Amino acid sequence: GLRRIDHVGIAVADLDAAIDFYQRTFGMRCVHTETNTEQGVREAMLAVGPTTEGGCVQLLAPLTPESAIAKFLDRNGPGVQQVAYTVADIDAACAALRERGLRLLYDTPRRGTAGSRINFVHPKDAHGVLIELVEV
Ligand code: V0V
Repeated sequence: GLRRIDHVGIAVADLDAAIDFYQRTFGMRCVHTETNTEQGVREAMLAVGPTTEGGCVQLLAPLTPESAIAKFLDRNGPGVQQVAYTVADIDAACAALRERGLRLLYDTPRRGTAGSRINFVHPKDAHGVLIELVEV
């Protein structure tokens, strides 16, 4: 089952400007930055509260014009691209969702932020929201 909201992912064109905005405006703290070439992103995690227990905002900037984030920005402009939930066992969680007829984007989990294992539910199977599962 799901444990908590891990992060809300927001597509942005300029990562540094977006980090600066969240830090100055809301006092969020940038706890991690990373480049994930497989996912085609440069990303930053900002803790909403004093610790990451309160969930994070994940800022996502495209690495290449063909990446998922570049395509999202072209289509929608900047904005919420995904909601990610923490799970204890991603293999079990994906199996349970497939059992319920949902399409998972990957046959087996891929590498997410900080070595986590991730998979996604297709947005067309989840009321228009790209749902990420994260096993930490
Ligand atoms: C596309 N659609 C979305 C959407 N992206 N709806 C809601 N939220 C989104 N983010 C809609 C789109 O408007 C179409 O609707 C429909 O889905 C199918 O679009 P498509 O053209 O077939 O598919 P694409 O090429 O737009 O790709 C969509 C998917 C792609 C979700 C398949 O973005 C993907 O593979 N995402 C997973 C990987 C990812 O997002 N990586 C970046 C974050 P209509 O027009 O048919 O109605 S990396 C990350 O989160 C990390 C590292 C981490 O957290 O650890």
